[in-house]
Amino acid sequence: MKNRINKIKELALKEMSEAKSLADLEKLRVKYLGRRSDLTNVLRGLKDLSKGERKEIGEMANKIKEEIESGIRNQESGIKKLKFSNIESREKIDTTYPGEKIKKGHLHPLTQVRYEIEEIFKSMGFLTVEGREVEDEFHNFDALNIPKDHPARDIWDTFWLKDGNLLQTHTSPMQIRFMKENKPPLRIIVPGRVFRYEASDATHESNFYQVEGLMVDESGKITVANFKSAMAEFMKSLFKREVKIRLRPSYFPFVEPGFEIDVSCPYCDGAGCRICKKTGWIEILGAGMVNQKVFTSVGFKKDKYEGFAFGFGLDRIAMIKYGVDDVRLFYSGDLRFLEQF
Ligand code: FA5
Repeated sequence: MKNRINKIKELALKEMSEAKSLADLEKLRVKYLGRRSDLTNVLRGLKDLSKGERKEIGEMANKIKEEIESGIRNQESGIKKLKFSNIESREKIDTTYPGEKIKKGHLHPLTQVRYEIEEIFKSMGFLTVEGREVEDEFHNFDALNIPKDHPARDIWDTFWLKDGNLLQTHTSPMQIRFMKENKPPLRIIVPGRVFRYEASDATHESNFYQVEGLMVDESGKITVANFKSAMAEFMKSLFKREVKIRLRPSYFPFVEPGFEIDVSCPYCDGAGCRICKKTGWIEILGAGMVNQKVFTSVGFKKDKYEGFAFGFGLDRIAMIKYGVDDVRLFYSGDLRFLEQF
């Protein structure tokens, strides 16, 4: 047994003196001190020896273990010292070499467009207010003249929540909340995230952004002409170029009359393509003169006030502004796309 232990020591010290790197030393540590090493086996077998032998062999094995441990430590510090000695003559630092470029983050393109839209409307006297993503049926539908059995309720495929609330399907509910708290004259925009249970394609997402607008004053002070000029001013400031706009009659229960605004498709210049579904136009906006039923639902006297409301797709505006041909790219999280803005 003593011979076996001496042999281990002899071999370990020899191999340690030949070690050239820290990795070599690590291998030796495992080989001579690891759980499966000869020395560990000797220590494990002590319990089978007689009392006298156990003491003698135990002391010897432990001493050799310590010697190997300190041998490895010494060898390690020797190798480290060698590695760093005269490093200045072997390595040069070029302090004029350009450092690694630090990547800067920036706002998401939809946020950039949102801020720009807020600025434009601010210059036109509109206040920006926030709505809420979780809404109740009353504000999302009933108060906007969309009663339970009304067919228009189907237009907004809804994500219902277990507690009976819903994810707002448009930003219009904030019209109600704001008018309940504030008397005309008023001019607001409401940017917000909206949700619809519908299939996505190049111009549709199930989660997208809208910006609501509302301008109300005493009857006779606001007309469709005011709305048209506000929209023309807005489009000119945002797109910084001519885009053709068309107004189509449309139906929304909370406006009367109602219309939709399309802009000429910037991808095919109105000729018809995949993006505009061969129509030459992209719909960006629903709008109209506020229905008197909405005013009465917030407690205003019928016919006392008049105003216009609109709601446009922020994503669609961003697509046109930046020439993006698929709305889903905004939500892809793909840095190759996002870094272009
Ligand atoms: C509405 O949501 C009405 N609340 C707008 C409104 C407000 C009308 C005030 C009258 C007065 P609509 O469902 O058409 O209307 O949506 C408005 C705009 O949101 C559309 O013109 C379009 O630009 C955008 N939009 C609609 N669905 C999607 C979708 N799935 N993905 C991306 N954008 C969409």
